[in-house]
Amino acid sequence: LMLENALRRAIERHELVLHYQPQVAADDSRMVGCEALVRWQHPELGLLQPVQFIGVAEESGLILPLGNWVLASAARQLASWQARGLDLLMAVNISALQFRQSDFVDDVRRILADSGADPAGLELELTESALMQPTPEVLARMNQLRELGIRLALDDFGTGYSSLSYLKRLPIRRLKLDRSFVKDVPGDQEDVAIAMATLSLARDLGMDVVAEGVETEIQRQFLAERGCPVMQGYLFSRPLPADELRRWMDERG
Ligand code: G
Ligand code: G
Ligand code: MN
Ligand code: NA
Repeated sequence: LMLENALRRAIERHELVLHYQPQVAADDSRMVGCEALVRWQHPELGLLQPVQFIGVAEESGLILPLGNWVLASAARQLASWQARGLDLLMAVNISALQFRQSDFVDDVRRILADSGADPAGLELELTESALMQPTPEVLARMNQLRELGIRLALDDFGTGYSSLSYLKRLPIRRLKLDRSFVKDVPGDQEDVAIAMATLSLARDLGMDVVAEGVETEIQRQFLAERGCPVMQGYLFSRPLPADELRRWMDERG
C-alpha cells in the first residue's frame, strides 16, 4: 500500500520518465524506430525499473493513468521527431487491463490528437494475455485502433498461448520474437527452431518481425541471414533517456 500511494503521487508529480530502446534494420543497421520503456525517477531511491513497480500498478489499477501518461509522452516524442522529418516508429507497451477498458480507443484517439503525431508512426505492443480470448469485442477494438491509422504488434511472441488460427484473423502488423528464444541462438537447436518458425509464420501471414534481446554479433548475423528484418537489443543500444538517444542518433549520422 505504501508503494501504491507513492506511485499514485509519482504519477501526479511527474516522476515517471521514458527511456527509448532503438530498433534497427537488419540489413544496414539504420534506426527504424524504438520502444518506449517506463522508469520511475524516485526522489530518494533513484531510478526504479518497471519490474519494481509495474506489478503494483497492475494490481491497483494505477496502470491506467500510468499507461495514459506513457502514451501521451511517447506520442509527443514521436510528434517532435516527425516535425524534424524523421521517419521512425514509436512502439508503446499496453497492458491487458488498459486494452480491456471500454474507453481505451477513445483515450488513444484523444492522446494522438493532443500530440499532433501522425498515427502511422505509432505502434501499440499488446501481449498474448490481452488477446487470449479473441472475442468479437477484442477483434472490433483492434480494428478500431487500426482504423485510427496506428499499428499493432504482438509482444513476447512465443511465450503465451496464441493460437495460430486466430493470429491470422487479428489485424497485427508485427510479431516481437521474445528474447528468451534469441538468447541461445544459434547454439540451441530448439530455440533455433522456434525463431525460424516465427520468421516463416510471420512471412506467410504478411507480418513483420522484431527480434528482441539481440546481444551478440553472432545472434545478429544468424537472424539477419534467416530474414529477420528488424532487431532490438544491447548489441545496438540499451534503453536510453531522450537526450542520450538524441546523441546516439547524431553519432550514427
Ligand atoms: O524496461 P525493461 O527494460 O526493464 O522493461 C521490463 C518490462 O516492463 C517490459 O518487458 C514491459 O513488459 C514492461 N514495461 C516497460 N514499460 C512499460 C510501459 O510503459 N507500460 C507497460 N504496460 N509495461 C511496460
Ligand atoms: O516489453 P518487453 O518485455 O519486450 O521489454 C523489453 C525488455 O527487455 C526491457 O526490460 C529491456 O530493458 C530488456 N532488454 C532489451 N534489450 C535487451 C537485451 O539485449 N538483453 C536483455 N537481457 N534484455 C534486454
Ligand atoms: Mn515490449
Ligand atoms: Na517483449
